[in-house]
Amino acid sequence: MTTTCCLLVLIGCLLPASSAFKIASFNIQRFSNSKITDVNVRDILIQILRRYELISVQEVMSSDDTAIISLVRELNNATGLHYNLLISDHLGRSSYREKYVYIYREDIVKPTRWYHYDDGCENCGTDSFIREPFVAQFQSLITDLKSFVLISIHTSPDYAVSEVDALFDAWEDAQQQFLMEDILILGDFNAACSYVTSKDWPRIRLRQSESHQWLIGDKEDTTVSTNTHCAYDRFVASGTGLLTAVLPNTAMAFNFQDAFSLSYDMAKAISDHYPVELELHLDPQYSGEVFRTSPSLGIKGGSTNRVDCDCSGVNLTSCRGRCGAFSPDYPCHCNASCSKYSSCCLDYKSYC
Ligand SMILES: *[C@@H]1O[C@H](CO)[C@@H](O)[C@H](O)[C@H]1NC(C)=O
Ligand SMILES: *[C@@H]1O[C@H](CO)[C@@H](O)[C@H](O)[C@H]1NC(C)=O
Ligand SMILES: *[C@@H]1O[C@H](CO)[C@@H](O)[C@H](O)[C@H]1NC(C)=O
Ligand SMILES: [Ca+2]
Repeated sequence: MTTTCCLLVLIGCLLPASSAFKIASFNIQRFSNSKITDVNVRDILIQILRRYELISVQEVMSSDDTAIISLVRELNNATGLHYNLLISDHLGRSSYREKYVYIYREDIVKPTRWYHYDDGCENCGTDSFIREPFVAQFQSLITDLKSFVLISIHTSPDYAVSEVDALFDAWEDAQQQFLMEDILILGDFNAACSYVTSKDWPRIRLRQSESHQWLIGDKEDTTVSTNTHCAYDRFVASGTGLLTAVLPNTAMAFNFQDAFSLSYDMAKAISDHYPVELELHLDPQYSGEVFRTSPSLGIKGGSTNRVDCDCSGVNLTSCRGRCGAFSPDYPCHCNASCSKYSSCCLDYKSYC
C-alpha cells in the first residue's frame, strides 16, 4: 500500500499537471442521488467530467450536498486527481429549487471570491432571476490567463428573454465587484427554439453588446433528444484577456452519446443536455507550481439571505418589471400560469 502511494506521488510529479485546460458547462438534468446509485450513469458522468479542469454544473436538486460530493469523490477515485467543489445556495422562488456547483481541479485552479448576484427584491416580485447567477473568480496556474470570473446561470424557460437580458446587469455588476473584464457567462440560458426566438434578440442587451462574444452559436444543438435541435447552453465571453485565451474552434457541445457510443436511452438517462466546452491557452512558462489540496470536499458558497428589501413605490397591481411575480399575498399575478388561474394583472400581456 505504502509503495503504491509513493509511486503515485512520484508519477504525479513527473507528469505535467495537465495537457489542456478545458472549461465546461453542464446541466445534469435533475441531478440527485439516483444518478450516482445507478453505477452505469455515474461512471459515464465521471467519464464526461474528467475531460475538464473546471465545470459549472446546473440543476443540482437537493438541499443536502451528499450526492454531488460523492460524485466528486468518485471522480477523484477514478482519476487519481484532486477535484473539489464550490456549491451555491438552494435557489428558486418556490419549493422547487436548484443549486449551481463549480467542480474544479484544485491543484491548478481555485476560486478566490464568490457571491450570489443580488437581483432585486423578491418580496415585491421585482427581482430579475428565478435562480440568481452564482459568480466566482478563479485563479489558474497552468493557463496564460491567470485570473477570470465565471457567472453561472440556469434561466427559467418561461422568462428566458428577460433573464438573458438581465445577465447584462449581472455582468456589469461583476466588473465592478472584481474590477476585471475577463468574464465568462456560462450555463443553460434556454436561449433558443421556442424560449428565445430570432425576433427576441434585438431587445436582449447581452446579445447586442459589442463587448461580448457568443462562443456557442444559434445553430449548435446542445440537447440530447433527437426531437429538438436547440442551442440552450451557451458561453458568452468578454475581456481581451479571456477572448485571446480561448483556443479557436474549441467552443462546442460535447455529444457524449456519439463519443461513448451510448444507446439513446442511456444518453437520456445521463441528461437531456450535452455539456458545452471550450479550451484555454496553456502558459508555456508554467513553473510546475501547484495549489495545496484540501482534505475535505465541498465549499458552501454562502447564502443569498439579504436584508428585507423595500417594496414601497412598487405597484403590485401591475406586471411592469415584475414578470414571474407570484405570491398568495399579491392582488394579482405575473407568472406564466396566471392565465390558467385567471389571476393575471390586467397589464400582464403587455409586459410579460
Ligand atoms: C476507489 O476505486 C477502487 C478501484 O480503483 C475501489 O476498489 C474502491 O472501492 C474505490 N473507493 C471508494 C471510496 O469508492
Ligand atoms: C398600477 O398599475 C395598474 C395597471 O397597469 C394601473 O391601472 C394603476 O393606475 C397603477 N397604479 C399606480 C398607483 O400607478
Ligand atoms: C405560478 O403560480 C401558480 C399559482 O397561480 C403556481 O402554482 C405555479 O407554480 C407558478 N408557475 C410558475 C411557472 O412560476
Ligand atoms: Ca431572484
